[in-house]
Order: sequence, then structure tokens, then C-alpha cells
Amino acid sequence: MSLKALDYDSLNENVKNCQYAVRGELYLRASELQKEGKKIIFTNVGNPHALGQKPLTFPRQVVALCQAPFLLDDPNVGMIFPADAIARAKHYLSLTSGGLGAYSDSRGLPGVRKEVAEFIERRDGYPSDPELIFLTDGASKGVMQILNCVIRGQKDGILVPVPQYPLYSATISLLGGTLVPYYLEENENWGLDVNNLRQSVAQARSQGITVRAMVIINPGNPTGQCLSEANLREILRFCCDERLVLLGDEVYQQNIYQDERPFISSKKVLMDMGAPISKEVQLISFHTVSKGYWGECGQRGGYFEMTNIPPRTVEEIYKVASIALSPNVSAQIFMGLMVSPPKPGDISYDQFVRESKGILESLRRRARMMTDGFNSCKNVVCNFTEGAMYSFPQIKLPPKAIQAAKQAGKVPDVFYCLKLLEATGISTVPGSGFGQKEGVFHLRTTILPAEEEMPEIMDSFKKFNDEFMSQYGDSFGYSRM
Ligand code: DCS
Repeated sequence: MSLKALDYDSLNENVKNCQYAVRGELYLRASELQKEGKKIIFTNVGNPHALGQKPLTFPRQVVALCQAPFLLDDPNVGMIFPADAIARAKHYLSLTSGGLGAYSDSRGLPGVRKEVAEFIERRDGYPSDPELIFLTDGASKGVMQILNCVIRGQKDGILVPVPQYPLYSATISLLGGTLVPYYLEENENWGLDVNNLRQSVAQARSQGITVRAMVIINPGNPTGQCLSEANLREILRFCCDERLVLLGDEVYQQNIYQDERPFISSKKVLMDMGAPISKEVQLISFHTVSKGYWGECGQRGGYFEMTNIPPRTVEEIYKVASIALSPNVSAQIFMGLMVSPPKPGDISYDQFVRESKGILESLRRRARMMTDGFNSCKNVVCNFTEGAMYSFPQIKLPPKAIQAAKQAGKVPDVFYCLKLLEATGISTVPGSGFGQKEGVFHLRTTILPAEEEMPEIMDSFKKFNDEFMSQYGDSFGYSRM
């Protein structure tokens, strides 16, 4: 009997091949346990509000008024909302063609794209053109649209860091392209060695792959490193030599927890390098409202900026965006607010600064607590989370544990993470979901649990790990890297 199109055996193989570990086996098991009544700490997704982070007041006030514009006509509105929120809501409504219920242009509202361009100009010190900025439903949609334009078939390769955030591996699979890995150096604080890039490209070429693009995640997910300016220059020069479009995933640019290596955008470094390279390298940079101290993941707001992309290509990308009609309009307003928050002297300024600083300072402390906590555990080593929202400790699994995992039919790090989940309720993602070197094991957790819960979580991890290591460990220990 012939199969119907949506029978499992006749599905598009690219769909079946696509893996997305952040919502994979561990997440499913955690959800089951939760249904059974067990307390689960969901540290598998960088989803701050789900772990108790409160929304910033000002942007919610503005969007609330935009969603319920009749409140603006209420004589008491000024008793509930500050004047600057009211003014902003009126401003954003005036940029729409019928409020939040109307589609916008598929690239986003021109007025918000202008605010994004002004933000980029202030950040980098170089002009930015609103025509080259498209607003998207989260950064994810932008990444997918661009990869769709780049990948023509199986022989097209995309350089992706390993470990990486699986949006990249999954989308490349879905689109039928080839992921070309380049390894980050764990012993070098997850730094990027350009020689590894050259090797990866040479190897891919020897297999008939045309390498077309390179992805960087800065600050890194899951690895948490901040790329130095020197490193970014090397990367841009490499992309220029190899004629690769650079996809700069900069969604964690506000999440920085050290002062030695502040965030620096790929666009700024490229412009600083001057002509001819600044006019040569094709660059797409991505940003979002999901991260930073905003953490507005559920709103689904993002943008990408295109540099050195020919106008005819921009038109084609516009056409692709048009198929989805319009990005979320309320999310576009969140993006507008993120790039133009209250200024000194505004009524809401002090509160905004207090709230945002409070979140960032607490994240900085939590990054430290987690790294120190992991490094105090037996057979666990962890680089400091310089930025982003994750800790990615290496777990030195003893041979007996690897053997036991095999017997259970599990990948060793999945085995470890499942045991951790069952014992403690801490839901993590095994390192294999992000890619790692052969025979080396990790897990990823977010640094997002509430600060006051952190000591208890780390104690409970340590206790589990001690028991695991004494159950499976040999009499000899493992030395630190
Ligand atoms: N890029 C990176 C590096 C990310 O980590 C994420 C989300 C995105 C893009 C996409 O985010 P938005 O579509 O919401 O803008 N990070 C996921 C993660 O690893 N945990 O939570 C979500």
C-alpha cells in the first residue's frame, strides 16, 4: 500500500534528521517527572522569565497601552501610567498602520527599524541604514531566513562552532545543507583558533563541499566566552580570504560578566579594519529581545542587519520575509524599546536603571557561583561564564560510567544528565546536543535559577556528583585539565 504524505516513513528525511537537544530527551523526561509531581528546576532553556525574572516595568507599560489603546482615552490613565510611557505608546501607535492588530511591512515598521539603526550607530560609531535592517520574530526566524538564502543543496557547507547552539545544526539539516564544524578550544577558554578554521575548510573542500558561510556566536552559547577584538579581526580576514558571509549571532551582547573583554560587535571591528576589507566582507548580525536583562523570550522579537549585501539580494530576502507577511508587531515595539530605553531625565529612567542593573549584577554573581560550584566538584572542570547565560562544565566520566551508559543504551552524557535529573530534579542538556570532541563529556545548564536558590542547587549537584563518582569511579581519580 502506498504511503500518505504525512505517514512517518514518507516524511521529508531532512525533518527526521534534524535534532534539537534543548527540547530533547532530557526535557521530555523532566516534563514527565513534573507531571508526576516532582519539583523540576528547568535549566535547559535560556528562558529567564520562566525561572522567575520579573519583566522590566517601562516596556510592559508601553506595550500594555499599545495593546489597549482605549486606556489612552481614559481620564485616569495618568494615575496608572507614567507620562513617558504614555508618550511612548502614542509614538509607537503612530508608527503603525492600525495599531497592534494590523500587519506591518514584512521587514518591520520603518520607524522601529530607524530606532534600531540609531542604536547600532551609537553602539559602533558607524552609520547604519534602516533599509538594511529587518525585524523578525526572534533571532531564530532571521537565522532561518538567511540560511535559506545561502543553502542551495547538500554540497553547500556552513562553518559552525562546536559546541554550538542547535538552531544552526537543526536548520542546516532541515534545509538539506552540510554543517562544517570548527572546534572551539576548551583549554583556551573556548577560544577560536583560525588554524582550526583553515583545516575545517580544507577538509570540507576535499569532500567536494563549497563552504559558503561562517557562524560565530558571541558571547558563546553554550560556551560563554567573549571573543576578543583581535580574534574577530582574524575571523573577518579569514571570511574575506575565503569569500564567506559571516553570520554574527550577537544575541547575548548585553550579557557580559567580566570587564577584561567587553562585547564588541563584528560590524564595528569590520568597519574599524577599513577599506578594502570593510567594503568586501558580507556580514549579517542578529539580535533579540529574548536575552540581555530583557529576557522577553515569549514576545518573539528580533532583528538582523545586513552589511555589504547587494541591493538585489536584499530585495530577494524581502520577498522571502514577505511570505510570512509581517513579524509580530508588539514584539517590534519591544525591540524599539530595547534599542531606545528611557534616557536620563525621563520619569521612568531611575526605575529602569535600577531594574536592569539589578538583573545584570545578579547574573554576574550567579555566573561566578555556578562556575565555582562546578569547579569544586570531583571530576568536573568548568571555564568561567564570561558572557551569555550558560555554564558548560566538562564531566570526566569514569570508564565504568561509560560502560554502564552503553549497557543502558544511552550516550554517556545523556546517562549522566538523566541520573542527575532523577536524583535532584535539575533539568540540564547533555553536551552531545551541542557537539563536543570525541570522548569528552559536558552538560549545559543556564545560570538563571533565582540567586537565593543557587547555593541549594549547587549543593544538590555536588552531592549527586559525589555519589555518582563513587558509584562508578575507580580508586584513581581524574586529574584536572
Ligand atoms: N541564537 C542563540 C545563540 C541563542 O542561544 C538563541 C536562543 C537564539 C539565537 C534565538 O533566540 P530567539 O529566537 O528567542 O531570539 N537560545 C536558546 C537556548 O539555548 N536556550 O534558550 C533558547
